[in-house]
Amino acid sequence: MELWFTEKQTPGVALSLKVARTIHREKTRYQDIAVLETVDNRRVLVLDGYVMTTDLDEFVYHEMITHVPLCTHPCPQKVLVVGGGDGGTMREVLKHGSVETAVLAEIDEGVIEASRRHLPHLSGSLQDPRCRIMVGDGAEHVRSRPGEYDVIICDSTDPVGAGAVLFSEDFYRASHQSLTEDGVFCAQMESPFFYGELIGRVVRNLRQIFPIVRLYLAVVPSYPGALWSFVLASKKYDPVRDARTVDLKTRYYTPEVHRAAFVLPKFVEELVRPQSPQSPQSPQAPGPAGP
Ligand code: AG3
Repeated sequence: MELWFTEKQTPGVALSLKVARTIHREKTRYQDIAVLETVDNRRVLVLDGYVMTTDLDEFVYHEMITHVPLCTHPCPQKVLVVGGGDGGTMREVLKHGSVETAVLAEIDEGVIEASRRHLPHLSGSLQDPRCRIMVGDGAEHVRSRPGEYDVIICDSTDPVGAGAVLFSEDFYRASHQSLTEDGVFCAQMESPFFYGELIGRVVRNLRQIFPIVRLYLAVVPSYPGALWSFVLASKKYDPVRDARTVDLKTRYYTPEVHRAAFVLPKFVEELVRPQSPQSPQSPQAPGPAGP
């Protein structure tokens, strides 16, 4: 008998993976957690029916959400990962020799535990002495830590359930406050094919808060739309002009990919193009009716 896991990505689009076995299944206070093994021996983490990470392409997502902001900052020492309980982003953060402390603020301890047991290639990073785990609300955490972090990475779920607050203007303002005066914020921002409106809104929100806001892209075939976006918001350093070359062991990220990721296809560029300012009243406009 063939067993297939299907994520209904949108009401009309689905992704199916042929499953060899279910390794872990658990319902926590926050979500339904599953770790699956596919017939091609790949592990998959699924939360509430949505694919969070697969062995096929986790390196793309985790390298791109991490190295782009960390190579934009000249010397990231204190880093916060919001969400990311699987440890994949933390693994990439800890590749940077400048990092002294990296805090993981994950709301669901179940994700950390399931990953510790079943996804050691991601969660091994959580054992590192530089890593501190904070089980709790990441949005509250940033509110209580002003001026603390050089880089904040928001490795969230989709903007539904517990993750929705991580796409709010309030959270972005709190993150801005929680950064040092030259800090960099980065967040996963879904696919431009399916979440164009969200991308436009978030970029507009962030532009009210940070002087430098840019969207960048990578290809993550296990996610809806495959073309995935990330937003980087920065107080001082520009992710293209100021990017450093760091010696890193990676499979996707290179300094060239870093720069190229900011080149946006036209339909994506249009999502984030600043609206032209209201044109001043044109001279031809009919004035108030005369006598
Ligand atoms: N966080 C973003 C996953 C979004 C995928 N969405 C979906 N499959 N509908 C991934 C966390 C990995 N550390």
